[in-house]
Amino acid sequence: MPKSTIVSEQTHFRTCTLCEAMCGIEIKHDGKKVLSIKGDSNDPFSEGYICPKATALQDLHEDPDRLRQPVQRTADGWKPISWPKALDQVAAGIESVQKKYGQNAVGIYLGNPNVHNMGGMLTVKHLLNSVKTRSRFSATSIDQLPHHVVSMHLFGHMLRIPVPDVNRTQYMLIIGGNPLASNGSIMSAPNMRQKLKDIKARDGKVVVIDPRRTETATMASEHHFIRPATDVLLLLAMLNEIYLQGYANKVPASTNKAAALAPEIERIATFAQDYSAESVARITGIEATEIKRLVKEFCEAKSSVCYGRMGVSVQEFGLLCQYLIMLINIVTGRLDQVGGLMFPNPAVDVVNNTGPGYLGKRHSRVSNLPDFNSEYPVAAMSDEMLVEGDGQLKAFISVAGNPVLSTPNGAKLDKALGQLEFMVAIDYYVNETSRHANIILPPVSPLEREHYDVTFNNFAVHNVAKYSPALFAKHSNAKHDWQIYLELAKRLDKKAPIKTKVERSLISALGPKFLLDQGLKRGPYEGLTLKKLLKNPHGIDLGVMQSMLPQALKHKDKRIDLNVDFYLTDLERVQTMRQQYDAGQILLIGRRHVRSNNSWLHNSYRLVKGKSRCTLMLHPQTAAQQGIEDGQLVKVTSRVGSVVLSAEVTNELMPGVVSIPHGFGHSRKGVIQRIAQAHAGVSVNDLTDDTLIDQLSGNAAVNGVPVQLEAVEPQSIEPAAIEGQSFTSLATEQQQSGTSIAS
Ligand SMILES: Nc1nc2c(c(=O)[nH]1)N[C@H]1C(S)=C(S)[C@@H](COP(=O)(O)OP(=O)(O)OC[C@H]3O[C@@H](n4cnc5c(=O)[nH]c(N)nc54)[C@H](O)[C@@H]3O)O[C@H]1N2
Ligand SMILES: Nc1nc2c(c(=O)[nH]1)N[C@H]1C(S)=C(S)[C@@H](COP(=O)(O)OP(=O)(O)OC[C@H]3O[C@@H](n4cnc5c(=O)[nH]c(N)nc54)[C@H](O)[C@@H]3O)O[C@H]1N2
Ligand code: SF4
Ligand SMILES: [Mo]
Repeated sequence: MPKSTIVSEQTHFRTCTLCEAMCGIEIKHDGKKVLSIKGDSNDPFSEGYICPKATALQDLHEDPDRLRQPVQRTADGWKPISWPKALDQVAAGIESVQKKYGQNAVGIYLGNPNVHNMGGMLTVKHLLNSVKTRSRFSATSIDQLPHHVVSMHLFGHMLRIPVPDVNRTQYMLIIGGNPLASNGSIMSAPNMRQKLKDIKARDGKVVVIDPRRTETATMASEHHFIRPATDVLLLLAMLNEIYLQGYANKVPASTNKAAALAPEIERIATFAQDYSAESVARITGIEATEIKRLVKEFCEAKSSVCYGRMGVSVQEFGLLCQYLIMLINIVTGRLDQVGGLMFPNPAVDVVNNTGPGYLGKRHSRVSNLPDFNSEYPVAAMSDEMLVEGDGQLKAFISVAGNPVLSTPNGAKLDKALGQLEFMVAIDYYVNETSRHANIILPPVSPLEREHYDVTFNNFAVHNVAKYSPALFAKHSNAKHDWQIYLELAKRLDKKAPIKTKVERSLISALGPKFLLDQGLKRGPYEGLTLKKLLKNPHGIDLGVMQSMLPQALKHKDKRIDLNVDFYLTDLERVQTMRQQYDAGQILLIGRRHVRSNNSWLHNSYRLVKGKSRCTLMLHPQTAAQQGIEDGQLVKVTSRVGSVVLSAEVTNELMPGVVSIPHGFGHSRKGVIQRIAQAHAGVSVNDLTDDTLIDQLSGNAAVNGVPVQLEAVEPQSIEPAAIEGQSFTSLATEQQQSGTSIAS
């Protein structure tokens, strides 16, 4: 073998950071390049399972379009600039806007990948505190916000969220979740296909309620279509039925610990009394006899759990839906029980390290939406930029996010970002959002950083702990997200208290792993230290979930506070919806695909190849009614905008419902992601409406959006504009300045 081809193959074990499942991966490499990525069969949590996205970690690492150095937008396109210059200019840009218009004129948005980033999670408070703005937003309010509010109210802390004990349950009712595509959410559970198969194999049942016969529904024991955003009626009827059929009373206080801990439990008996199964059948599309049977089977199963995710959270009754799901689990004695909904016990106890959360202390200036834990809803963001007046946003910091594609009425936000006086993005790419930035600060790739999942162990269906060192040393000229935060904090917050300054210097010197070690030492597992984790590169099994009541409760009186009055008020909205319901309206929902990840993995060829996934799915009956044929272009119009895309006629969808995946729409001018641009698709969030929200929580409602359809002829469409020019110049400059280390 010629000398040049001999490589010293090494093996590295780590946790995949792309989604919530925390799979263990085994990476073969030669010290410089990744040779292969596969599942780590010795990882106690994932036992060798990975999904097709794991290999995208290599693509992301090597992607020539990924920025390796700060860039500045100039009249001649993007130009690389040095870190000190970039950081100084960003600090100056923020300070100048704050001086002119006040502290709150700078908005900050935290996107989803921040929660998958150990250094980012442990240090982002320094960035937030140094910018000193109340104008904060995050992807939470188009996602899991209702889970936080319910847990804050009932258990006393927004992060004390119980998860389905999928490994031991005999009956799993999944409402608005598609774990076979998403790999699970607020339920870290690698290999859900196997876990659901196992439930069926032990004579249990998996039931899915979804307007689409999803991958999960297809393998479930039973699937029921439901009209989008009517789940609240189904859940009320189910709760009512539990009492009518006598199941709530059958659970004595001695075995229903959760109910016994809830002083208001008696009030739940009448909470849903106006919602008989018969009265909700027509609107939901689920027959009364089926609702009654579902309740009976749920209650009679040896163990059972009701779980709801994006489909029920991100719709007009998101918070009430999650509350009802929790009530159903509580009154049937499924909370804190084996095979039910249980509290994980993570090695780094985030609950004891953070505040409990609050809802509605303040309201957004323009749309008067409640804040949650010092963040305003994303649905309020563009108005805060566009509507003039005291407190108007004039500058914006986008951290690991792409709100132009990921938040409702993205086109409006797109326009709003274009009018700002200053913007900075901390991101890998010139994407649909960061293209508006004056400066983009790119962090290192996921393979160049260490990881311990401080977020998702909190939602894991089995207790584990695992630390992964960085695989590759970062380029000397590169920075971690946490370093970027601290550098900005140093510049923006020169008068910080000594204690803060000392903490920042310690992190700078020792890295965030010193905070991790402290967290582990303060955590519930004696003797579990970073040193111990380092000796166990596959991770450590900390055992199955255990009963955690009442100690899991963070209310001082150690009680579950059902906050009945707060939720009762929302029933008025439900009544109005029920009275005014238009069963003929076509409703839009979203969808996820196992080879996609929100808006940002479309630049990996192996993930996007094959036929386009950004299609309008609709039922043959709906298609026929609208004169639409399979493959034909369709103009979809909502209150806020229109998009044109191909129809995919399939009986997977409920009649009267259409589905478009989110995260596409890469043809916007100035984006620099060549593969994504070649698979551009359209953005469903150009249809979703920033005024369609769950008014109780402020969460966005991207599922159940009213739309009209119209078949169009291909020639009536203008070709999408793709700007290749600025990409070429930037790529060339990255190469010339030696920053494109992957090339
Ligand atoms: N219609 C509709 N809209 C939705 C949803 C839906 O189901 N339907 N889902 C919603 C949900 S659940 C979510 S979570 C949001 C996601 O929304 P966002 O978080 O706003 O968007 P992402 O697409 O995840 O974009 C993440 C960005 O972070 C960058 N990035 C990745 N890793 C890192 C990192 O380690 N550091 C930094 N600095 N940057 C990084 C990527 O390059 C990318 O540009 O979308 C929401 N939007
Ligand atoms: N492959 C992949 N994995 C991902 C992501 C990704 O983009 N791609 N994103 C990650 C993120 S950020 C998140 S938050 C999770 C989300 O994880 P999940 O919630 O499991 O993901 P979704 O596929 O959005 O599932 C929502 C389901 O709700 C259904 N639905 C829509 N409207 C309604 C409704 O009104 N009622 C009911 N009952 N159902 C409805 C949809 O058809 C869909 O099947 O996935 C994570 N994992
Ligand atoms: S399921 Fe999630 S964590 Fe597991 S390999 Fe796929 S993307 Fe990574
Ligand atoms: Mo999410």
